[in-house]
Amino acid sequence: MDVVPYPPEFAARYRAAGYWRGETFGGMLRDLAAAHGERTALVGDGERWSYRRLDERADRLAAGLTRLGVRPGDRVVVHLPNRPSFYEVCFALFRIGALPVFALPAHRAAEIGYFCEFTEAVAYIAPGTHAGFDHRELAAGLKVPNVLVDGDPGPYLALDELRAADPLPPAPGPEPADVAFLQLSGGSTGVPKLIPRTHDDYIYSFRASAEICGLSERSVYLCALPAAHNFPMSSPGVFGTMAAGGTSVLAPNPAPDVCFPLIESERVTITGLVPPMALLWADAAGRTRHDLSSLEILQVGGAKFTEEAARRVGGVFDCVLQQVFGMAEGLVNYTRPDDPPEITLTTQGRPISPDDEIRVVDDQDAPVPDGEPGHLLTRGPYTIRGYYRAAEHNAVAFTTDGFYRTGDIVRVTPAGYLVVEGRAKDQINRGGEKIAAAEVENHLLAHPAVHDASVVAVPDDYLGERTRAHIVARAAVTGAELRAFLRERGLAGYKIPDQFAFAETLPATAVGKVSKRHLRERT
Ligand code: OOB
Repeated sequence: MDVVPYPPEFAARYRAAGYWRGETFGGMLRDLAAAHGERTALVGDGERWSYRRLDERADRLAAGLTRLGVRPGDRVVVHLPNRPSFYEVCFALFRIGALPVFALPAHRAAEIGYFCEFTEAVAYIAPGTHAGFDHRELAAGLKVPNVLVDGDPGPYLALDELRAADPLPPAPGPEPADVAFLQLSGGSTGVPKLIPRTHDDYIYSFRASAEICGLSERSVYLCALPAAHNFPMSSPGVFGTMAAGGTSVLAPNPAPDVCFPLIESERVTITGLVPPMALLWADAAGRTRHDLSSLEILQVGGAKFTEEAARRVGGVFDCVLQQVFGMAEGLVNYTRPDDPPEITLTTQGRPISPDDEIRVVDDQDAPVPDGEPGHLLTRGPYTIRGYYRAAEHNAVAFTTDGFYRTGDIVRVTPAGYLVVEGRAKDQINRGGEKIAAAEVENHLLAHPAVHDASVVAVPDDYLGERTRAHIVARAAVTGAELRAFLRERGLAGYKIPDQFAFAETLPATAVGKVSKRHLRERT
């Protein structure tokens, strides 16, 4: 089975409670175009698109993709940067009922090749060149029937040619309970896991998020992080802003010198950042001549925002600071805009939904005493019940009663707020970018000079964590050579270890596995 459905009794409950409204993305955009027609939905890449324009463009592209042979249920790897066409492509696929697979801009041939093969994608959609990288060269090595280029197509097909298509007659389209897209997991396993989100569950999560953040037609959201990531997509992100009839401004990257002028010129009211960026913004805000006074909410999430960092950032911006602790698998927690500082500075918020179930347990899955730290397990109206095509992994990543094992260590305050205390999963959180140690280790082990490899996090003042690879070599090799090797294999840049350490042996646990705890203590 590709997808683990919500059990019928839960689905019925979520519908009865009004969380799942029986909406699809395609229908939502149709309604938005009717309600907000000429309002600006998207700004970016030198363009401004109204809701009506986005709706029409999505129809035209859906027609072109259908004529090309893209069918309901087909997977399409979408590898686009922050630009309006990212959403045009999303809604075109949503209307067909084809599933975007959301790759991150930093992904390279290793990741993209895997997504194409694993999902048996019918197409790869990418820019021509972006940020100095030629996606057409990457495409040359892919086993995928169609390569569609948003830009100069080279030897491939230009999206512009598909856009010229006349609209198709209305088709039934997907059901609200159907999977809408596949999102990426931060991962802790050898290959990335894919997260199937339904129209029902995802639309609920961003509508409720928009409400928590008080979004309205006058809201202007700045999408500074990569649009394909769950945080800027839905927490409340661009989709949540759309649901409220607001405007989203797409920044090519989150740097202050790019975003501050946009905040000023577009009168941005809300944005979301990862902790290192928030610190960078706080430094830059002290010396900027740009007017940032329109900002009402600054969200920070994706990695632990320490109290010290939160105080620094909160002291600089004259707006509400909001912590966001979420995961692409589902559960998202927010501090609320009217929470007092002791909550926004020291907790990672509380769940979106009254029906988000939280369990904090010990290593044997027994509940820990109230307020004590333990493993966070969760189940609810927008948390998946299983990864895509991953029956074996699902057996360990979910409890038998359907709780997702987040891999995070948390405690719950008496007021029901979560505080992230650490992590049990074998993952590195490099300033919000997630790296599965096993994935990088596998690539390192493919080098002939590497006998053994173990990748761990080392603390870092700026990023929170960086990566160090501990290597046992069987022939002479340097860190620089291994770095070049990983790049040649097409691994995303953020996964390439920051440091290499060479040793005769790796420390072992009692059962003979590599002891990462001991490795982390090595300097
Ligand atoms: C977000 O989603 P993912 O899927 O990239 O990563 C999820 C993991 C969490 O399990 C946790 O380990 C970590 O990222 N995390 C945080 C955090 N927010 C995420 N750890 C500590 N404090 C936080 N505030 O990162 C994501 C998805 C939606 C909204 C926001 C973030």
